[in-house]
Amino acid sequence: MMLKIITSNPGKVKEYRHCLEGLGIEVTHLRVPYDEVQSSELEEVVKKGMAELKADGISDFIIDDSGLFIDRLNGFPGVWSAYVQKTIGNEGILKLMKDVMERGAVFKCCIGCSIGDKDVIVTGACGGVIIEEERGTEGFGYDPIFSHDGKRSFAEIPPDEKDRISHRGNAVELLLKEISDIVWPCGKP
Ligand code: ITT
Repeated sequence: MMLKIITSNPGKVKEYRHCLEGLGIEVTHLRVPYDEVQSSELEEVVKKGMAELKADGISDFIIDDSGLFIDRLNGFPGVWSAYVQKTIGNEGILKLMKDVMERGAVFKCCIGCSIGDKDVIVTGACGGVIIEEERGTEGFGYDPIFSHDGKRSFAEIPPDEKDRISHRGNAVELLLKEISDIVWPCGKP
């Protein structure tokens, strides 16, 4: 079984490879741009993206729209996470959170998967806090400033652990439940 991961983000590709290849699902990376509509919902962005890619004749693919939703900032950067990461970055977020006591945040990952004639949309989440400074070298994006346990940032935990607990890891688990009959017609190995 082969799935195309359609994204411009190499960090996502690495994580999908890590999660799926051990299960016998081959992952290939495609950089096909699709329109990421302006919406306040990750699911809406994914739904429209999937429709566009399918209309272009692409099959057996995954797209992923993710975001960091910070409680004290009313969910910002949320669906604007990619733009905010490219502009003000982690440093800018830490400035916005300077001297803020309430530091709760949720990472969300919405996966859209079109496989055979089945379309699946699932969302995984992982709660945690925004730490005071950037820490760690693993991962990508907001990982150095987000901690699920209040101790280590996502950039300080090994990839295996991130896969087990993260928004993307949770979404992949939900996805595999939905598509297991297609991926493993004779039962999961
Ligand atoms: P696509 O081409 O797949 O859309 P993107 O980087 O634009 O790639 P998103 O629109 O999903 O991705 O934007 C989410 C932002 O959040 C982006 O800056 C990512 O680097 C960041 N992000 C997503 N998942 C993350 C994770 O697991 N850890 C840290 N940052 C993450």
